[in-house]
Amino acid sequence: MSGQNREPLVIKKYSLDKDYQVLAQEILGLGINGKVLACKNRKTGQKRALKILQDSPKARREVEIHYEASVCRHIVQIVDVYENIFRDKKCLVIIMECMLGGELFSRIQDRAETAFTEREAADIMHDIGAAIKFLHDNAVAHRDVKPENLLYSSRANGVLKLTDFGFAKRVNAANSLATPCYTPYYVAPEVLSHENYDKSCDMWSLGVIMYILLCGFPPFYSYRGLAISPGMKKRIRSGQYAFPDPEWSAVSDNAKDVIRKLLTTDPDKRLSISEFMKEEWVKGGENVPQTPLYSARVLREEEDQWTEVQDEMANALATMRVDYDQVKQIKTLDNVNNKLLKKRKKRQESKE
Ligand code: I85
Repeated sequence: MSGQNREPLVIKKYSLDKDYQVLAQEILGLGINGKVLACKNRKTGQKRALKILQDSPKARREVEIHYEASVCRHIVQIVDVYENIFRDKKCLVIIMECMLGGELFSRIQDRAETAFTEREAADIMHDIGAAIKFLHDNAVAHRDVKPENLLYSSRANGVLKLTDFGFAKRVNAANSLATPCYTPYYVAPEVLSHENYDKSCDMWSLGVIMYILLCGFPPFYSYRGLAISPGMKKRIRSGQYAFPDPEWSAVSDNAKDVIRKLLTTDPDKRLSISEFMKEEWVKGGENVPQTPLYSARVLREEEDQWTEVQDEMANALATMRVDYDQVKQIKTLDNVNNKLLKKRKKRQESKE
């Protein structure tokens, strides 16, 4: 990744136990590929978060991309990486700054005394946008931007940061041309624009998070308590959602407009991160009214449904990652076929 300089990642091969005391009883979270625990630096006494991954090319990719992104203020910092043996298996252990403020929406839910306002929502969207902008500018798509991956650094005045690079992907066009499927001479514009599919996944996430911030419930949900139902998939695909009263009646038209542009079903037509950051609403300050929102109250009243909301978003993202990969495959196939067609035409022409 270009931009700010950072020392190249050196993976430590000695036991992490030498540098850190693992607080095994303090589980901070369960990721898909690993547990997140608290630990303490033996020298400085500083608390850190630790994530264990079984070594694999995929795990190496996560570590590498996350480390390079750690220079961004709105991305959780990697402090150290170890390669250690655990239960006879080679593992990678990521030591991160410990985000003591917890998850974004728990924080909003706890807001009781003073109302959570539209302007504060805009500030939060600006911070998440800054993390995505940094990644997209550096040809990385996160592909798993969801509420539980957005954490505050501390309880008071903490910085909001994005974590978990388990699904992150390099989307460099130069990279995709390295695949022997086609030569650069023939590459079609739609092949070069494939990188936008992975990036547009993050933009859809921004839309869903912005919607929840402003009202406390998600734009798409399944009715029967299934993580993702056929009906919900249909609504996502066809972009069926509403801005119901009373939660949305006082929300500005500018905010609704940004959401519409983010939740556009056609990924090619969806807002890009640069366009998003240029929106007046996202710039915040005087551009956004300080309207009190229903979000905190709705999040509190519907707390029981929150795990469902999280499952639904995780599932929708998983579906999207697979769907976009398939679209890309089909488009690439078209392109390969066209290339063969061209060759055949050429041969026929020379025969004539
Ligand atoms: N600190 N997705 C949900 C956590 N500091 N958390 C998750 N993937 C990760 C957990 C499951 C995110 O890569 C995750 C990852 C990394 C972290 C992480 C990183 C740094 C934390 C899976 C906390 C924390 C610490 C102290 C207190 C509190 C939370 O989670 C709380 F306020 F909640 F009490």
